[in-house]
Amino acid sequence: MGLFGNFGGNKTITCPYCMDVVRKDSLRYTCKKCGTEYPSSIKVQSCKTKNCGGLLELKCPTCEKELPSMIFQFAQYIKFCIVGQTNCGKTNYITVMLEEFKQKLNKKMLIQPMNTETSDIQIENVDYLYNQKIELPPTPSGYLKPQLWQITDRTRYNKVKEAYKVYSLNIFDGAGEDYLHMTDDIRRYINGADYIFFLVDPLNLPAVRKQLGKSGANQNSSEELVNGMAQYLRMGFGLSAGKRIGKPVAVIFTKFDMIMELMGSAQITQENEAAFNGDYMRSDADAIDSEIRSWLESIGERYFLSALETNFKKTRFFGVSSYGHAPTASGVGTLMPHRVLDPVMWVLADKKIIK
Ligand SMILES: Nc1nc2c(ncn2[C@@H]2O[C@H](COP(=O)(O)OP(=O)(O)OP(=O)(O)O)[C@@H](O)[C@H]2O)c(=O)[nH]1
Ligand SMILES: [Mg+2]
Ligand SMILES: [Zn+2]
Ligand SMILES: [Zn+2]
Repeated sequence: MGLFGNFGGNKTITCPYCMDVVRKDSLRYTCKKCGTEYPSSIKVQSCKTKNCGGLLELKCPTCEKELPSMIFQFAQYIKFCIVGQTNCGKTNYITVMLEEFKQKLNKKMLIQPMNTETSDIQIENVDYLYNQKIELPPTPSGYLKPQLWQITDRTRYNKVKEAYKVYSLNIFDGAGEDYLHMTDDIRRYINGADYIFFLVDPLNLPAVRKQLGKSGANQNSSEELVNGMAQYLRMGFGLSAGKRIGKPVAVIFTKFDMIMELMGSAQITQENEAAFNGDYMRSDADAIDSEIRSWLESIGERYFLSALETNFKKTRFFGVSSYGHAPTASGVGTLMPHRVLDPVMWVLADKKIIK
């Protein structure tokens, strides 16, 4: 598969940085050395001007950022935004989910970083967790780099194009405290996302704390937690107050290891083995969703549920644990991730990429 050339058949591309949809025929390669421009349909990688040979770069006409050269090959774009309060487990979840995806699904789907920024972040975070076995530092405030990943579907080979189907996965994970104020960048990421991953630390829900015999010191109500986030997302989507949010929302309980004992023998306490084969088990996903809903109701978190219902049209519950156990003073130990792929499998199935 050549580096350049128009695969995918789409007439437009989506800039992963500013989310602008740009017509392919309006894109130009520019020589980094002499500035000569070339149409985006050329099949060469270096400047043809006499004695130049400079590298060609493709820039987004809107935000001027350099676009990954793979951008033409995407059959589909999947964009999601991770939101959640400070310290709720966002960065750990993303790191472990991507690493598990890479390790467990590589026979069917190959996941690769699209640029060095993305690969540097992941290499560093994986080193912390899997090699040094220590906790990740909090995400710095104002951190606004999207992670750009591509998924090559090894099961779908197009003989005519001599290419596998490739999907782009665009993840935006900011710092929790940044969700208190809206910037133009965050607005673009939220507005451009197809799915929202709303991560919730179950210990931020008063009724859960009560179940675990933990004091409820200065905890906001569950309703405030949901309303605050919904209000923020509405700003991102440009929706007026009170309007329900239509984009599908995965409500993901993190640190599930902390509440596993409260779930008895429910299905959620079992690992989802089908995910490791790249399969989506609708019956399992439905069971998890209803188990969590009825558990929340049974412990008295009805307000959390009704606040979600009032603010969002489509929600789906998940329970994950990035570590599989609580960290100790000496670190995170050997990770035993639990159901971290479930939300992504749901997205891939929703996009009809897997069955
Ligand atoms: N018990 C348990 N604790 C976890 C797990 N995942 C994360 N944590 C803890 O939760 C804390 C926050 O994790 P992060 O992933 O940094 O949270 P974040 O949402 O990215 O935080 P900010 O970037 O500061 O908003 C860390 O101290 C972790 O030790 C888990 O699976 N189980
Ligand atoms: Mg973080
Ligand atoms: Zn040149
Ligand atoms: Zn752009």
